[in-house]
Amino acid sequence: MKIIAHIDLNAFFVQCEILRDPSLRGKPVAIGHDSRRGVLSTASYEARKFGVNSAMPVSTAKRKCPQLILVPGHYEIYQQYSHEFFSYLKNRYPILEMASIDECYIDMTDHIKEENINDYLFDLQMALYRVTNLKCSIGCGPNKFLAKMASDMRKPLGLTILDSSNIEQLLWPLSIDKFFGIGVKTAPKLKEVGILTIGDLARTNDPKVKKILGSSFEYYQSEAKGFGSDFVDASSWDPKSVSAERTFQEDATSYEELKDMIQSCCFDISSELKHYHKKAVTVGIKLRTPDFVTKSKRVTLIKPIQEPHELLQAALSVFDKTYKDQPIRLIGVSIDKVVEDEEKKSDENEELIKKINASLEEGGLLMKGSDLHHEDK
Ligand code: TTP
Ligand code: MG
Ligand code: MG
Repeated sequence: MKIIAHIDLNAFFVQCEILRDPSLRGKPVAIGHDSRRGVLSTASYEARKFGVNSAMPVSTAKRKCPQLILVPGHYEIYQQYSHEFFSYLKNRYPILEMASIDECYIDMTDHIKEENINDYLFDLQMALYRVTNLKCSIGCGPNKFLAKMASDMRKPLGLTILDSSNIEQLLWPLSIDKFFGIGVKTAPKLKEVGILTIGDLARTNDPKVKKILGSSFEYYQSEAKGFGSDFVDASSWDPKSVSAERTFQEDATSYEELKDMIQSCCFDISSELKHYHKKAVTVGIKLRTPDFVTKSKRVTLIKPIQEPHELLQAALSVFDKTYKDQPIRLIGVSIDKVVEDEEKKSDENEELIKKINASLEEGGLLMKGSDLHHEDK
């Protein structure tokens, strides 16, 4: 049986903001613009106690928590921390699959012995904190589904191991909305037919449930019973293309608004390109109007680029040729062709080795694990 870990950073964007401004620690903080249309990217655990959550409109969040401190996002910084997080892990573990900006799956089968999974992962959690300053929760299990569900169970600095011996006790009592992969639209339908918990799904044979989940029924039920894919796809480290897109809450009608979104997409793409040591050879724009008509256009560049301002300049040149003053529902920037950026690759490895050495010279842990656990509560 394989040993798969899922590592997810705790309230990631908020952690980054606290590193910028430590006075935010321990306070109800959320990331978002204080505007009519604004939605939150995430919230600190202190804010979550008031029911404030990711993707919540700013106005609702302020109603639930009047003392909420709103911080506008600094995406470039989040990408930088994300990059450090992945670089550290990728150097230790070659079989790593990135799952989002703040989480990944790692096949640890060749690194851990079954009998000391807990100690090993605890040391990893502390080492990650020491080197990158980032706190994470780690989940572990024989497959990706159980690892993912486990990492979500305890935060911050949680460590949870799920396997066939404890799923009935730990996984099955969870509400069906917590099931990874079952969306916000499907969960209420399942509740209507009596599937309130993950255990209910594991045990059901009800045709009504099969109808709601369709051909995915067997798949989800087998996951609920503790089975799932244990294939960690490390090829995500060599992308052939990179893209970012945004859907507007309300259709965008001004050039400035669209330009801001293109800029934010270019930041994401730039950090992703840097992360993978790639440069863009083409830059394309995708525009979708409210009637779902999608237009795309791209240019091939004279020389490969990677910096956000270069990408923005190229993207805007394509955008100006494509945009005809119509309302826009979705905008995207895509790089269909990339080349290696060899120079950066070697610099980066040296940098990381220096950083790890420096942290080792400090002599073991700076804090006891129990103090760390205590710190954020
Ligand atoms: P998550 O890992 O889902 O959330 P989180 O790290 O903030 O909190 P948790 O401790 O529960 O893991 O997402 C990672 C980052 O992605 C999050 O900090 C902000 C961003 N994000 C959004 O911008 N919008 C969203 O709807 C979500 C869910 C996340
Ligand atoms: Mg997270
Ligand atoms: Mg995450």
